Amino acid sequence: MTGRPAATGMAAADPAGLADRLARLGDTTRDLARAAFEDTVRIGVTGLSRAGKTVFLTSLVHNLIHGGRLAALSAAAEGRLIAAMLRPQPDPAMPRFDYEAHLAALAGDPPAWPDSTRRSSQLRLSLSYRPGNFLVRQFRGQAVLNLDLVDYPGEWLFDLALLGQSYADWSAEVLADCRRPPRARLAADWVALVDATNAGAAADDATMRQAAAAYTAYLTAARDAGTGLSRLGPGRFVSPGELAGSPMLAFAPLALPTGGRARRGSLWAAMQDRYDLYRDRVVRPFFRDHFARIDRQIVLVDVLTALNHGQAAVADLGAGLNRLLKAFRPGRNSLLSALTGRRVETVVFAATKADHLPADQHDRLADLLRRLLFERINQAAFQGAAVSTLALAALRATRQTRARLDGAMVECLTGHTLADGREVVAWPGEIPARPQDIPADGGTLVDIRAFRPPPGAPGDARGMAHLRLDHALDRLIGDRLA
Ligand SMILES: Nc1nc2c(ncn2[C@@H]2O[C@H](COP(=O)(O)OP(=O)(O)OP(=O)(O)O)[C@@H](O)[C@H]2O)c(=O)[nH]1
Ligand SMILES: [Mg+2]
Repeated sequence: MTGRPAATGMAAADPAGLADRLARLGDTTRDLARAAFEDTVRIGVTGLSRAGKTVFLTSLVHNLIHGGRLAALSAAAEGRLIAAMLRPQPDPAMPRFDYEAHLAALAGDPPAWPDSTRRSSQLRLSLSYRPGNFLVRQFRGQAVLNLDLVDYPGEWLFDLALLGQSYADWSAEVLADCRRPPRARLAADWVALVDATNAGAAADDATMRQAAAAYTAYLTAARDAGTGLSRLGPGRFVSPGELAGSPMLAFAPLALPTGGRARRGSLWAAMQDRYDLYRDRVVRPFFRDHFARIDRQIVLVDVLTALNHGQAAVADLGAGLNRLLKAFRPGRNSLLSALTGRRVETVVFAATKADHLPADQHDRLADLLRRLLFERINQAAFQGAAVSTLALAALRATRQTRARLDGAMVECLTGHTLADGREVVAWPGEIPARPQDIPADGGTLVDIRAFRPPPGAPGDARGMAHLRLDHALDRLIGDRLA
């Protein structure tokens, strides 16, 4: 491990490294200008809230820029990756992924995980490389691959279902869900408000805002309780992004007025108008203008946190993932194919934070994710897209060590506690091989919020320590650097 970084970031702690980097930057600029061939691939990084999107993207960029830990990315292993450089993004209207701020958090004293983001952002990283094929190399010489990296909340994908649902259908479905466990407890206040509201009464703004606030409070509580992740929507209510506070989000499900019809000017009619507006102005444009332009996707899944909450939480995560998967199978989905007419080429599903387990359990973690994803859907249903699963840690916060437990030597993890930075040795327990073997109350694994980011990661001249980030990269872009 390297020494403690200065609060201002990696450069101050490592002036020699900075000179190196500046020299490389000069080379990079010349390399990019010299390249005869330039290509672009748009990569979506998604996952439910707290899945690890921000840390993944930060480490991916850092590792591509530094290049010392990418053995599984063939272009890097073969010495053909010349340099990587951040460049202005092509969509100025989209927020930029704040790489520098996330690095600064990791470089802090003490190092801290980046803040939750909950909106979409983008970054362009340009790679200059030598094509692997001899003939192509003669023809093209050096080439450039632009990676347009887009981080967006996985919850937004749930909204695909809304395109095929009327306000009445949606309201009925949500209310039915919220009247039974496990949601009934969390949704009690909101359901009581719905029961006390006459949807046939004249619409007024205050009542609409109050209904929306109560519904959002239920969604937020359900998200933070780590339960019911599968049907928490609309997506912008959970992760509002640039729509935070917008009147576009001032609607909520209602109970259909008696008689099943609502007159013009009623609360029901006004809510229905807002719902339609949300579908037309938010959901449809997201799928048509953003989602449809993504070539390759990585979907990050925090299987370990669900495991810690027990069997019901894992089942719920599975249901949520299966709902999310619908967006990646356009052939099976007329709503989506009508909007996009094309499909994503590659989807990598990654179980994140694998540094909470010793190496001999990583395959089991990936296998558990595979079962959650493909138990109900056959992998072949992805029709032509290359779909795969793996377990990774974008930023390794632990080291593996052997320690004695009850007289036997077992594989353990060493890391710094999040609370006070003490170095501890933890036995993480064993994850079950099959979903049905997960204990109802979970709780057998190491607390996955337990560790601080490792000290000095942003100053690591090889790139931040990770587990199998390079394998994920190879699946996402390996062929484009061939
Ligand atoms: N040990 C370890 N913890 C990780 C890793 N990646 C993420 N985490 C933990 O998971 C938390 C969430 O990671 P983020 O990258 O912020 O997740 P996100 O998906 O961007 O979250 P939102 O922006 O809230 O949707 C972090 O604050 C860390 O505590 C990893 O590779 N190793
Ligand atoms: Mg984030």
